Parts: sequence; C-alpha cells; structure tokens
Amino acid sequence: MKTILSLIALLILVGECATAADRPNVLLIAVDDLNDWVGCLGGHLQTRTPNIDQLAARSVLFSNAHCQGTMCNPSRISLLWGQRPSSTGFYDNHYHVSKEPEFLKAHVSLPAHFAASGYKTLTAGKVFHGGATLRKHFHVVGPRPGQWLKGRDKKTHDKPKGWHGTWDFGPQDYDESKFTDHVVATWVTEQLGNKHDKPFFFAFGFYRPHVPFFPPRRVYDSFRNVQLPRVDENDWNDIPDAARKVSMSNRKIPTHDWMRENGRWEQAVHAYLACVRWTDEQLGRVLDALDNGPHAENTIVVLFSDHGYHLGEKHRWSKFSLWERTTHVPLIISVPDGVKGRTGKPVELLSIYPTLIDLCGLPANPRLEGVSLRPLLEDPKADWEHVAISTLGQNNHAVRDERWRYIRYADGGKELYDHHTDPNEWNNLASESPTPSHAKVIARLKNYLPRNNAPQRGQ
Ligand SMILES: [Ca+2]
Ligand SMILES: [Ca+2]
Repeated sequence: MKTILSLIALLILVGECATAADRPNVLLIAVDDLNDWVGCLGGHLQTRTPNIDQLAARSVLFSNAHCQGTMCNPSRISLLWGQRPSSTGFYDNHYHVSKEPEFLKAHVSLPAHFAASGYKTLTAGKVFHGGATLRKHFHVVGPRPGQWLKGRDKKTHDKPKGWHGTWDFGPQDYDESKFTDHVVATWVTEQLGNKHDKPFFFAFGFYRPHVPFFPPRRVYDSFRNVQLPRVDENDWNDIPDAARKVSMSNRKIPTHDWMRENGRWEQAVHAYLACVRWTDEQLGRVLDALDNGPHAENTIVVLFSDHGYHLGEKHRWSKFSLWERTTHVPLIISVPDGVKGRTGKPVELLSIYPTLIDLCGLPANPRLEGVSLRPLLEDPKADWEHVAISTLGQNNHAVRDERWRYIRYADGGKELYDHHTDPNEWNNLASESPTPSHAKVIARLKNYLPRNNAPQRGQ
C-alpha cells in the first residue's frame, strides 16, 4: 500500500512538473516615463521606434491603455500587486512598499506569484520603484546601475536651484556600452541565450527616457529641426482650481514658462526623442537575443511604460496629472502563436497581472482588481464593457472610455474631454453648465469612480 501511495505521489509530481515545464515563459519589459511618442501610436511624427513597432506588429497593440498611478511608484505598485492606488494607499513616490512589512505579508506580488507557481524569476534595471525588496520577489537579480552614471554623465549646470537632481538633458560623449540601459540590455540578452531548468518570469526595466534625458551624442545628432508639441495659449482658462493645484504642486520640476523663457523647450524635446530612440535600440538587442535564442517560440512578451509624459503640452512638464498626456501609455502583448492586431478599447496596466496568470494557467489571486485582457488578445474587436481609471493623490480620479475622459477631483472640480473632436484636451466640457448630453456622459462615467478611498500611507 505504501508503495502504491508513493507511486501515486510520484505520478502527481511528474504530472505537475510536466505541466509547469509546458507553461510559457514571460518577458515583462518596463520603460520608464515613455509617453505615446512611439511610431505605432503616432504621438510624435519624428519619433523613431522601429523595434517597438516591430514588436507591436507581431502582437496586440493596446492603443488606449492607461496607468493607474500617475507617477513611478504608485503606478508600479498598482501593476505589480494588482490593485488600484485607491486600495493600496500608495499615491506618491516618496513612500515605498519596503516600509510596509504588513502589506508585503498580506499581498502577493506578480513575480512572487510566478515563483510560487514553479517559475524561475529574474530581474534587472528598474521594475520596482526603489527596489529594496527585490530579493523577496526574484530568484536572480541582475544589474540595476541607477538612473545615471555619476562621474560620467556631463551635467548642463545651468538649471535653477531647487529642481530635482535628475532634471537635466543633453547629449553625452562616453562609451555607449557604459550607458545604464546598455548594461541592463546586455545582461538580459545573456540570460535569454541560456537554457533554464524551469519556465521563467523575467521582468526588467529601462531607465530612459526618464530624466536626465542623456542619450549618446550619435543618437542626439541623428535628430534635426525637432517639432514642438502643440499648445493652446488659453488652455488653463477653463480648468478647475484643483487641476492647477494637483498638476503644479511642488515636484521640483521645471515650469513651462522657464523652458520657454530660457530657450530650452526645443533642446529638451530633442533630448527626449533621442532617449526614446536609444531605448528602442536597446530593446532591439533584447528582442534579437530572444528571437535567436532557445526561448523564441514559447515566450509571452509584454512591453509597457509606467505612465506618460508632458513636454510642454497643457503648459506643463513631466507626469503628475490626470490628463491624457500623463495617463496614456504604450502597452503591447505578444502571445506565442497568438492573434496580431490593434485595439482602441480602454484598458489598464492593472490588467497585466491577471492577464499573465490567466495566459500561463496559474491560480487566481482573489485580491486582484483588474480584469484579464485575454478576450481582446483573442479578438481585438471583442465587446469590452470596461473603462480605464487613473488616480493622482487621494480621491482625484480620471475615467477614460473609448471616447471620453472624465476627471473628478476630491473637492468636486470636474473636467470632461471629447477625444473624437479634441485629442489635445483643450476644451473642458464640464467647466460651467454642461449640455444635457454631456451631463449624461458625466453621470454614466461617474459610476466607475473607485469605491475604495484608502488614506495615503506614510503620512
Ligand atoms: Ca516613471
Ligand atoms: Ca482648456
């Protein structure tokens, strides 16, 4: 009897191993602060991203994807733990999960979920913001060389005092192989060329185009006569006070007036475009390694940015807003032998966690607040009843559907934009007394506002 039980146990074990071995690998690629200045999204006519575009061509491209937190830390916590900022209470960059042992005990991160399901987990570069808890989530931790290379990067030195230390932009002249994203990409390519004894969950992140916008001079010089984004001089006349407050609170970032008065707008746009191009080159190295390596046929690839970015649009810079320019992100998912296409249905980065465990056949996590994107991966034209919600600070939210953006601030301030007629969000249709049809849109979208309203952690 004992022998039979041992045999059954062995068969179950063999069965489980066979199942785990058959599961696809996952390559999750984060790009920091990349807006829709990507060829396949058409955000800037001069942007050059052939590698992102090639990945999109063999994937499903989500052209109406949005972040949940509107800066690095809350966005990445939301994505990696599968909950909204209004549930996690992580709304800002200064306070990380590593300071919350109870949160870490009570919630399972995306990589930890894969590790618990028999996957080998690897990481490099910027995936978590901060990263103090990396070893709890990944078996193998590669290089994380930092946002910039102190001692090598050449500062421009003419920025006002009080700006965040990373705020700088301009070409750099040292050896390209020393640039942080090159170092990360090199390590990733080596890992992708290796055989692994288990399926892998591999999450890595590029630092550019986050500030400092420091690309190699070769790449910088390949752009000429850059075009500036369009701005409506009177844009702020119809926005509520709360919008001014949340988007211009002291973030130690340049004002648009400073950029213009000091003649630096064009240089910053130029450097950002060059950083996007440089990052795309590094992505190309990684995708070549995947395509030419042993995992080409059995790896799900996901590429996303943690939030968008303003380069003067709506008279402001950086992230930290509830407007399209901040919330809209590239999101591309490639499934082996999967459907290729493009969808404009509103989707959230929050869906990455449930989608990946769905595609890989892993157990559900009841804490997740997002929905799996599998229906759209199988048919990009499938019916889709969901909206995308973004949050900035406690109880300020934006709701995006296929056509509209509705913003509701904690003090009751409102904005409504019609993307069919106003893709730049210049005309606030909720400013005074909305028309009956606009009031109807607001009433409908209001229903999607999150029910949770967690206090900010770390206060
Ligand atoms: Ca970021
Ligand atoms: Ca306006």
